[in-house]
Amino acid sequence: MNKAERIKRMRVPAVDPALARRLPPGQVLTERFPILHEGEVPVYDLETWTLRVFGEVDREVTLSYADIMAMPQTTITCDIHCVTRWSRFDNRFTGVRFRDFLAAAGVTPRGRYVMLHGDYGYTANAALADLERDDVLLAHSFDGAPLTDKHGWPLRLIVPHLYFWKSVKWLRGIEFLNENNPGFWEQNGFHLNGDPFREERFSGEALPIPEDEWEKKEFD
Ligand SMILES: Nc1nc2c(c(=O)[nH]1)N[C@H]1C(S)=C(S)[C@@H](COP(=O)(O)O)O[C@H]1N2
Ligand SMILES: [Mo]
Repeated sequence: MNKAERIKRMRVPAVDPALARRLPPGQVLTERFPILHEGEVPVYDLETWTLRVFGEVDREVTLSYADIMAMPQTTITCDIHCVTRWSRFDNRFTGVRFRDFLAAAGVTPRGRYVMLHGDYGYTANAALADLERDDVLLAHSFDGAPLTDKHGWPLRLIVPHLYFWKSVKWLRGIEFLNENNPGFWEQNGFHLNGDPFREERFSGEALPIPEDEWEKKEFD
């Protein structure tokens, strides 16, 4: 067989259908783990760190880091999708399922919406139903090791099925509400819900997102 024949017979690796199903529209796959956030990386003392659950609940509670580490632990492998167009497959996070967390903390929410509060002042909103899925975690570890400080140590939320801006790093508060109020990015032109497969990036007109915006950021 000559070269031309061989090339003709070559199977062109068209987009792997499995990959096409996993990669939301307008996203680019990366193997690196970009670091994206507003503001400074907080410094903590785990002895004084707390997570507060408040708002529309039957009782408000404040938990210590030891309380959370004593709760049932889950490891998930998930894909993550940032609105600045990078996606990363097969990320392994360990922590406490949001659902299990509420049960273990002994909190019954009355409100159907949640405002997630991170240090220093970052917020993201979500419907409670979105946080009750199997793969929503309060994560403390990535790939079997504690999160690095820039990726949200000691505790971050992981909501794989929504754009990654909902996955609040340095999580300090979970506030239940009766209405779906917008968080930080949601007040700044981004979608209230943020489903990457429906390309729910913006609340109104498309904002310009340079395709390589995240390429200029830090990685680890
Ligand atoms: N507290 C806090 N959490 C945050 C952010 C932030 O600015 N502050 N940025 C969000 C955005 S836009 C993304 S894409 C992810 C990035 O997480 P990573 O730095 O671990 O990749 O964190 C999300 N969580
Ligand atoms: Mo993002």
